[in-house]
Amino acid sequence: MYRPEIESAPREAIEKLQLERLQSMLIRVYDNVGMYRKRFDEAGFDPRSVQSLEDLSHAPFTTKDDLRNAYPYGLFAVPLKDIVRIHSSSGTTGQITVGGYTRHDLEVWAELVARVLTAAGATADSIVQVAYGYGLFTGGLGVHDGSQLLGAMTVPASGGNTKRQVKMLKDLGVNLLACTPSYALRIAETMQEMGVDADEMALHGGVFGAEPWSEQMRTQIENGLGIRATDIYGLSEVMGPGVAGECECQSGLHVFEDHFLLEVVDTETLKPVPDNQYGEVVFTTLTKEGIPLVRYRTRDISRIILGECACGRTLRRMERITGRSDDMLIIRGVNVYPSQIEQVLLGIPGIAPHYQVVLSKKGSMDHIEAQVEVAPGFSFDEVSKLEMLKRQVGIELASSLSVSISVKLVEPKSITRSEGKAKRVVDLRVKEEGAAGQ
Ligand code: DLL
Repeated sequence: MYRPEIESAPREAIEKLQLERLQSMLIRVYDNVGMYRKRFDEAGFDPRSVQSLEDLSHAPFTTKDDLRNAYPYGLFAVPLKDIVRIHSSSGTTGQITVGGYTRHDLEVWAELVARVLTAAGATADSIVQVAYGYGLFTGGLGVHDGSQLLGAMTVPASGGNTKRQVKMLKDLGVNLLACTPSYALRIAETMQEMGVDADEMALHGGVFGAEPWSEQMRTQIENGLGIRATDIYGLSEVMGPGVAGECECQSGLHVFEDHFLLEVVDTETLKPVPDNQYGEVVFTTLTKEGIPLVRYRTRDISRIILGECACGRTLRRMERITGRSDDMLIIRGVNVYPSQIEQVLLGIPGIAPHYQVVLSKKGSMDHIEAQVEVAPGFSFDEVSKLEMLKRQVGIELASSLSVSISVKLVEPKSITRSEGKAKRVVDLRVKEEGAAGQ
């Protein structure tokens, strides 16, 4: 499902459509959602005065806390009888948030996922295995509906039971796999354990998202599964998977700007940053009926990529998500995202793509340790080689991140594998840890 009249439209046409949709959406939320009416009035923001996309910068932001405070239905803009499905965020701590979808919302969602799958190379003739968790998490059912709308044969595998995943991939002749990148690696590893070769499979692509992953991780997945791996992005508050997705050029994620207005703002000042500069991604939904959101602060860090994409799509691209501002570690004053650690680790021969960052207390000081798995076949008995590898990892981390982190090499397969979102940071400083998500 490729819609060139939108996806490759001239910028002016996209922005004209956005403005029309924005104007009517702002009036809709003002008229139907108490919180927005109050906020707009307090901020002196008249939704009927919006004459350009820039005017949106006068509107207040929406945060995760607003959704939590409105739990469960406070931000719904339509009567409950018009809601046909509910999903919830995979929120790890605190109050969960609920998203409601009208029938039209589900239709739009399926179309956008179908567009991502198409951009990744899938067609109506494809067989797509969906190994995202099914249930309240948006990954499973969201990708499922998109795949089905595309006309692909859809295998609703859900997460887990990895040997069976491999068997189905092989026996059913699956062409495209959809799951988290960490689970894709787990599947590749299980294939090896089962003696299944990538050449025996019809698999040629994978659509991976729901957690940050690096270019190095992409290479590992592509080599392990013998496929081309593309990125899919989304969040349950805004819709679910399919807010943005990569095309086969693998050079950034096209944002579906006909349905979402993208801003990137400075995390401190909340003022828009120039294109090409990193900041927090903010989305305004343009067509959502159930829970329209105005300037929703995602906490995700990225930047807009300038220039045209070779695929011909004119929808703007954002760079892969570096991480969430909530996940940012401050190590002796230096800001570090787990994905930056991953980028360094996965470039070092002898290191497997499995790691965890453990935060603990040593006296009153915070202590940070990267636990890193050595590649299979690396002999743990060769102490001098291990010492050299450990030193190399330490030096490369320090030179890339400008701060030193202690390193612990661990044996192959000792780091817990994920079947959904990987837990990269283990914080032993807090007693109660959040759940790992789907
Ligand atoms: O993870 C929706 C999704 C499902 C996206 C399947 C892609 C594939 P939530 O559970 O609400 O929804 O989590 C949303 O996950 O704010 C990001 O921090 C992170 N995230 C999602 N996709 C990506 C990605 C789903 N491609 C949160 N790269 C978002 C990096 C991602 N992080």
